[in-house]
Amino acid sequence: MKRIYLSLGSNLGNRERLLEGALARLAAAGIRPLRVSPVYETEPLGRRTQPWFLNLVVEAETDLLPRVLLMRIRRIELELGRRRLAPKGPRPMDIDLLLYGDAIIRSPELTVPHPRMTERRFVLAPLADLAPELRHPVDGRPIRELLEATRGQRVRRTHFRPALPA
Ligand code: PH2
Ligand code: MG
Ligand code: MG
Repeated sequence: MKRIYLSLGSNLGNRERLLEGALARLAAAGIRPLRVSPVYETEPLGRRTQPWFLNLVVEAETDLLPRVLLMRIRRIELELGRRRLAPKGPRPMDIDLLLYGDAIIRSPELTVPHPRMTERRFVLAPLADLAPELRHPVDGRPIRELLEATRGQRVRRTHFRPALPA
């Protein structure tokens, strides 16, 4: 069993229902959610002229190897209406693999830890709620410290708590 962290984001459609749909599908795909962070409403990074996102981080356990995990995640994104139109454009569901145990993976199709996670408040804020002392496998600093180092991006915690699959 590996302990993994995923970032979920949605800025198109019924964002709350989409987050719940993704959590249920992850559970059904052999990626068992253990804990879900608070949900944040976050200013878009990259392309600024798009709706704000809902973002959360889920801690999960799985027996799937990274490549298989990635394929299942892609399938769930497609099932939830993802179409690859504009890169970094609006999407009903984006699921990114942040951490896979403390593995460091650098292959053409997959980079773990997620290469942009250390600069993204929309990832670090919910991740720090779950695992503030967890150390980034490459950088070595705890998530709490990485969060303190990010500035500028507006994120605010919401009251929405997605239902966890049974
Ligand atoms: N995802 C992106 C680009 N920008 N901004 C926010 N706030 N949240 C995201 O999930 C996000 C983003 C690319 O995947
Ligand atoms: Mg992404
Ligand atoms: Mg993605």
